Amino acid sequence: MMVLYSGTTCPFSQRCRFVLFEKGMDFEVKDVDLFNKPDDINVMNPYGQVPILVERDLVLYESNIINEYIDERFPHPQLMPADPVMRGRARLFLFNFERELFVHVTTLEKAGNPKAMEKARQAIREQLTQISPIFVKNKFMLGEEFSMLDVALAPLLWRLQHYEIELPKAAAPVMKYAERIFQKPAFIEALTPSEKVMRR
Ligand SMILES: N[C@@H](CCC(=O)N[C@@H](CS)C(=O)NCC(=O)O)C(=O)O
Repeated sequence: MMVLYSGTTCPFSQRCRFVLFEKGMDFEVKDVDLFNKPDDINVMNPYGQVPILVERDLVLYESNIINEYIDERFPHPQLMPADPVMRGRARLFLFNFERELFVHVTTLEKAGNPKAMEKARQAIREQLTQISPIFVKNKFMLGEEFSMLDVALAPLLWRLQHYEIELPKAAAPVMKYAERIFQKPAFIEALTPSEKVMRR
């Protein structure tokens, strides 16, 4: 059985929990106390971070790598596009999300310097407003089909209030899109009690 080592408030762990529930397979989630990290976390991941996925002798870390593995191991419903061209594009989007958005999410998660946090909020606000026109036409990031790109973005969209990020009116389509994701049964099942209270 797959075991996911997960942080109860960690947006990257939430991505993996979401995919595990979406696939509807057998797995176990082990909550890791990040303020009192067990030694085996550093053994399994040299960067000392969650999420970590263990399946027999396979140990994986990095949420997007874990999620692509789960998607290939349990193909239904398929979350990466089947077509190689679209899959290439999807991977590039995932890379850009990390560089342009989740680098700032990490700043906010670390909750350090207030100036750096304000800059991170501003950058997220701008990036989400920039992609907003996509959702005037598209139901999800890639069109009609829910995909890994939606999984990757969802934990940030869920945390906007929690991070004290208010989007401008121009970004209203993003929030409508977010609601579509939040209604998915797997999204709801994957929320931890600490995540449930992040959004009112
Ligand atoms: N790029 C990583 C980021 C994972 C990450 O930042 N995890 C944080 C919790 S949200 C963590 O484990 N922090 C503990 C530490 O760095 O000591 C991924 O996508 O999995």
